[in-house]
Amino acid sequence: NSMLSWQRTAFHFQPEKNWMNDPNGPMFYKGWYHFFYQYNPNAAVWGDIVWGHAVSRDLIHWMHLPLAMVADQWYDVSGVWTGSATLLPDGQVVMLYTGFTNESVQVQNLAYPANLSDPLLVDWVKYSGNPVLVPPPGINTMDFRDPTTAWYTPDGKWRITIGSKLNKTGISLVYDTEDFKSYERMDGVLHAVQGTGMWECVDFYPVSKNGGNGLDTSVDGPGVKHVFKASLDDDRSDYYALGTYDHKTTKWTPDDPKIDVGIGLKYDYGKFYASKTFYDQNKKRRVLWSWISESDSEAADMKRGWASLQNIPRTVSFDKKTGSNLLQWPVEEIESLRMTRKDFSNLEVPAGSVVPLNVGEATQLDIIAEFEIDKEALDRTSGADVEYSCGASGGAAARGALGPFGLLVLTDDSLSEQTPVYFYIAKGADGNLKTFFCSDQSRSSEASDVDKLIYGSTVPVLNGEKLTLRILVDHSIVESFAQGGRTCITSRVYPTKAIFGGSRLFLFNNATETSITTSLQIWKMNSAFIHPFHH
Ligand code: DQQ
Repeated sequence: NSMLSWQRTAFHFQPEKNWMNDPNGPMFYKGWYHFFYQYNPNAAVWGDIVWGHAVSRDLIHWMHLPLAMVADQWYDVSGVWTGSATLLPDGQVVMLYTGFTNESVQVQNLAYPANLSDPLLVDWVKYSGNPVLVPPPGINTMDFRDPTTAWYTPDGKWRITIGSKLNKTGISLVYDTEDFKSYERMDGVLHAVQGTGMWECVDFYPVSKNGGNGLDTSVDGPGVKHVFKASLDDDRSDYYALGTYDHKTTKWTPDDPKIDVGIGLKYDYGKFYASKTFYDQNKKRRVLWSWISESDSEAADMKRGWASLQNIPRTVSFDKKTGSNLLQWPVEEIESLRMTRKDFSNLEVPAGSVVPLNVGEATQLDIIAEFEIDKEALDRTSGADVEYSCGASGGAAARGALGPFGLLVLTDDSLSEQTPVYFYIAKGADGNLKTFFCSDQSRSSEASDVDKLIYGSTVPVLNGEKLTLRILVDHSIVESFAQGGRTCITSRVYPTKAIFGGSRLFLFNNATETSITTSLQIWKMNSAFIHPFHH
């Protein structure tokens, strides 16, 4: 359907057709990045879930491979659900995944490559003794899924955690194993938070306190913090928190109970769910993948023949400057797609104005921008709009003293369709500033069957820092990063006019009291090769 073909992306991972959801078992093996994903081979809606598989040398260009695992056993016949890979020091590859059984029970299964000397790991074998884990007493048979990558304990065992819930409390169960075939349930839970509901796709990993390289999942010690992430089924968001892990008590404790999992920080304030990290031993970094779902109607998805994307993989590291959040940044390999670059320096954007940025067609872009606001206006303004929130304060059209200002992406010449990505500075009666980073979809499309939400949250800005952002625009997805990746927002956008040659890019400043000065670097982005699989 050519009317809808523009919605296909140029450099985001997606299958040729049909439905995709969670990332599964990502790893680097013998020179190749492997990516598995929840896939419906039969339709562009969720169902009949099996494992798709693709490989890449650089996380950007992909080759699709045959399905890695299909629903062919009693213990996964109702769905080959989400799982994680563990690379063992002796070279073995262990895949643990959830099966939805013929009796609708969630169980954990073991699979491994048929041939470890095949760098593409095309063939997978399911262990004959599956399932290796069934729901323990007291746990609902439908609330036991998504095993993590295993980490090595000082007692010489491997440990995993699996998300669940007890009444309304999200919990994470812990198991130790020596051979991945038999398991011992550890007392208590790794973590629990009241009122957060079912925890899907739990992720658990170390980050270096000095903010440097990523760490292999088993690394622990005084220079390390542990990140705990849960995907909250109830509000479809991925929440993480930083904390401390004690292998003896099998407990993880958040640094700040007020920003615990499910009540504090999200990886991303837009569409971003069921994410999973892996340690990339090739480049010594930790890389984050996530399912980016659609925000149009199921009817439109079916008509188009495909649904869902994955984000551009992001490196994750501890933000040692703030000490209270992670930094997420698109992997450096994405920069290999940069083509022509346009620079704009010290552009003055007066209060209440829109300035075109002459880059021509604006559907495939990598944008880096920094903003400074007028110092005098900052001092003069009384503010008092600390109650501001991206979602509930009228979006990019609502004017305050010190914002909103930023970019209009996927916008047509007449500005009738536009997706503002912007900062808003609120000033308290005490003079303290609070900066928000938002993305407003309310005027992003003339279509009536799309979510028109306004996403966003606060972003930490330290003394003396300029406001900075990066935006990746790719036809129907916009990934935005503020202050080096302290706050991130991914949105799906479905313009009807701001497509192909009709798409433009603008700066805007809707503040009433301040002009802004901005410098930008804007690259046109090439398309990635995402090669189909043919028999
Ligand atoms: N998706 C999988 C489950 C997981 C959910 C099924 C999260 O294993 O809990 O497709 O999106």
